[in-house]
Order: sequence, then structure tokens, then C-alpha cells
Amino acid sequence: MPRKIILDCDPGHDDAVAMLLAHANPNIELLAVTTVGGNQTLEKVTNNALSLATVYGMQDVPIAAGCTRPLLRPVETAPDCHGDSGLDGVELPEPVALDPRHAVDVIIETVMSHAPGEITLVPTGPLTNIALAVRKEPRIVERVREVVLMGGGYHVGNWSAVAEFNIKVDPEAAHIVFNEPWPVTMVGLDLTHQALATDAISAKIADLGGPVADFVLGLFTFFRKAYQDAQGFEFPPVHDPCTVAYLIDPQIVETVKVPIDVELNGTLTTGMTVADFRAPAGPDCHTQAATKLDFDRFWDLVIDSIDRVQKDLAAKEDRK
Ligand SMILES: [Ca+2]
Repeated sequence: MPRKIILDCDPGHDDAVAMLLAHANPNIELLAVTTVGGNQTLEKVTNNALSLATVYGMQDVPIAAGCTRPLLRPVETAPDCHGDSGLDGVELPEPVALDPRHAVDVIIETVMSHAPGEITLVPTGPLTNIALAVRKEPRIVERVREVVLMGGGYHVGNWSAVAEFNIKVDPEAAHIVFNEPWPVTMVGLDLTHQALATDAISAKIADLGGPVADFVLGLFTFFRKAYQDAQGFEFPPVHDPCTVAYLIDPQIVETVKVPIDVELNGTLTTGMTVADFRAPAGPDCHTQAATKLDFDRFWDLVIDSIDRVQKDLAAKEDRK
């Protein structure tokens, strides 16, 4: 049985790859894509998600826009990493149609209309939509199977010395999500900094040839330069698809149970995900942190998804 997921995202170069993997892999059933202001404004990331659906031939998945800004704090975007559009480096085609509902309602309606334990939430942007959904319909907490999110980290930050972007821009929302008693897997920077788009990976994608391979290479070229200039990386870490890869094959991502909370009142540490490794986690611990990535198997999944989407697009073209 494929895992039924909702992808809550802010595309974003790495969100684009997460969406590709979720759409293309047969072990995932993508029920909805919801967008949240993050890497760029809500308007831009929503337009990006709708255009990505065109690139991937994803016509039948509802895409709905959510919150324009964090719960309490001002809007903060990441143009140094993702450019003015949020997806700089590629040409975006005509978008598909937007679902008129609010993302928060799509999340609630989807979870409540499925059996308990059926839906997994996969947030790869700030957690504003998920936090609001919990407050609007608290019953989703016991109904959701688990939350597998990209955000945070237990050793490093990228938006401050100790805080990661998705958590740092809306720490109050993250606090809500980490403190509800549902299972939460934190796929943080410790894990995603292992998912580097190296030259060898780009060469494998180039070997595939085709429009989606070219599109992904366009994303990686911009993302690499941005990460070199802004953060001193040689190759860009492709964070967000690590969440989806974990759901496709849990052996690709090692995890450890550990209590995790979110700092709200630090003078230097606001938005830090504080993981308490002092003792073995107790039986009521509902959070875990991702620690180690199987690099080869991760990238095999991404490359396979590019191949699958291109074959599907070509088959559709033949039928016309
Ligand atoms: Ca993201």
C-alpha cells in the first residue's frame, strides 16, 4: 500500500525535488500539495508549485495556498538561496489551476475524510499551516499517522548559528507541531547536509537526458552557486526530498528517538530545535531525529523519479 501524504511546502529548489519524488514514486500517493510563505512570498511559492505541476505532468493533485506569514513574526524569505522567484535558474511553464480552498482547510478535510492512521504530513517549509490546522481542528493530531518534516537540526543551524530556516522564521508554529503528541520525525540539517548534489550525481542526471533531467540540472546549477556564495558549500544540500525518501524506504534514513523542543525565548538561540540526548528516550517520547543518510540509495530514488516522470510524459505525448 503506498503511503498517503500531504506535502506542505515553499518551493524552493529542494521542495521542487521533494514534489517530484512524491509524485513519481509508486510507494507514495500524493493527496495534496499545500503552500506556505517561506523561501519566498506565498504568491511566488504557490505559483512555483503550480508551474512544477506542469513540468511534472501532475494534473490531478489539488494544490492550495496557505498562510502568507508566520503566526507572530514578520515575513522573512531566503532570496540568497532561492533567488527572486524562489526557483531561479529555470524557466517556469504555465501553471496548473489553483485549488480555491485554503491550505489549512485542505489539510483538515483530507485528514478527517481518511481513516485514522492513514495520512502522513510532510512539511518542508515553515510550520505555519500545520500549526493552524492543529488549532482549528485538534482531532487531526490523533488521526495523522505521523509528521515527517524538514527543519531544525541538533548540531548546526543555517539561519543562525543554531537555528534552521524553517524553524527560525516561525518558531511558535514549530513549537506547536513538536509539542503535540503525534509522532514527529525531524529530518534536520544534520541529515540533509549529507544529501549533496555532487558532480557525480549531476552527471548521472545528465546521462538520462530529457526535459525533466534538464530542469533538475537547472535547479542544481543555481542552487550550487547560491550555496557556494551564501554558505560556503562546494555542493548544495538538497534538503527536502530526504523526508519523502524516508517514507519510501525507511532504511535510507537512520533515526534516533530523542525528546526535541523548540527555543522561543533565546537571546542567541531562538528557533533552535533542542534535542536532549542525555539519556535513552522514555516510552512516551514521540519525537525522533534523522541522523544518517544512505547517499547512494537516496540519489537512486531521485534519479529513478526523473526517469519515471519523463517516460510518463513521453507516453502521454504519444497518445495525443
Ligand atoms: Ca522548503
